[in-house]
Amino acid sequence: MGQSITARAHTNIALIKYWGKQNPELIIPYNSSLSMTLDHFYTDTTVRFSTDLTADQISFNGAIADTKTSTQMSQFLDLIRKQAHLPLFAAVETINHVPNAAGLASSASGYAALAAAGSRAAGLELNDRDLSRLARRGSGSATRSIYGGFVEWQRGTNDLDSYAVPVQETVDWDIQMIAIVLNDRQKAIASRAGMANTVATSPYYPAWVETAQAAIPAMKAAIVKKDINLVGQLAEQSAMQMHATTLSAVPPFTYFEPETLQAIKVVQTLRQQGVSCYYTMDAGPNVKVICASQETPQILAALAPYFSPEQLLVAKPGPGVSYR
Ligand code: 2P0
Repeated sequence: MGQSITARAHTNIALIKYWGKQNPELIIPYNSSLSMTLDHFYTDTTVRFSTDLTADQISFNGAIADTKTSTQMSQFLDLIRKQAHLPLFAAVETINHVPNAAGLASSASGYAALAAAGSRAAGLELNDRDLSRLARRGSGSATRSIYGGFVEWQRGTNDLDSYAVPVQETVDWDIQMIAIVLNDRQKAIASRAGMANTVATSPYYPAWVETAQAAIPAMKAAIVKKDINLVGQLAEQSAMQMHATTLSAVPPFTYFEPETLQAIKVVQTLRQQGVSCYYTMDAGPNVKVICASQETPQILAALAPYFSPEQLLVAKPGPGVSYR
């Protein structure tokens, strides 16, 4: 009977987005990305390898995982088994403390927690860089969830040199995000398929890669200066440039929904009134507002006519992977 290990990883939101893979199998991105790890939303995963098992046993929030999820997670466990020379199946229990359909990537915290708990349960002692490389094989955004605070995923060109590095692990200045959960409709186009279509067909894709790469040093400088306006402006630009590549794909698609534009309008109006707030969006309709905590009450009040309190989730910078 192997050791049972529990790891916690927090989700993250990209300020400079990852969008497109140069190597889909190894999940090597075309461009580097830069994110903020969030405090409130995380995944706890327990892994135990055992001679008693005849297959991987995978549960989510107490229920057996669906076939697609189980298959993906078993394939990920295969990477760990191979690396550890461990021919045993595993029992995996995952508890997601990410509100259901919050539009916050649970694959980021999920695969970061699975990489951490699984590798340790298999007897591997990976450093953070190798943990980040391993998490990358599960989901691109998971690469960044190994670290807390602000994190850069350096694109690299291969399995060895594509990993995340901390940019600012302890965030001692005032920045937070308000996640606006617009609706819980299943997203029409999964991010994996969406980015593949974009890479293959958007004439703007090369410009995206060039612009995103150039935005990385600019964002790092803004973070060092603790300049929330510059961080927000750059994040908003990156998000809209990413979404422009979906509109320019063939056939075109978008993650925008009517409520998305409503939320963006509120943020733009507040800004015209002098409130420092900026929006970002991922591969779904939900909007995240970047702001300082002193502005949050005013922003929540402006959103209140359109969204219920349950739809408005406030998060601050959070920590990297830990073991329970
Ligand atoms: C990001 N997104 O940087 C970007 C911005 C969505 C938009 O990473 O295919 O679940 O598993 O690598 O990481 C969401 O996609 O995709 C994502 P895979 P992932 O956060």
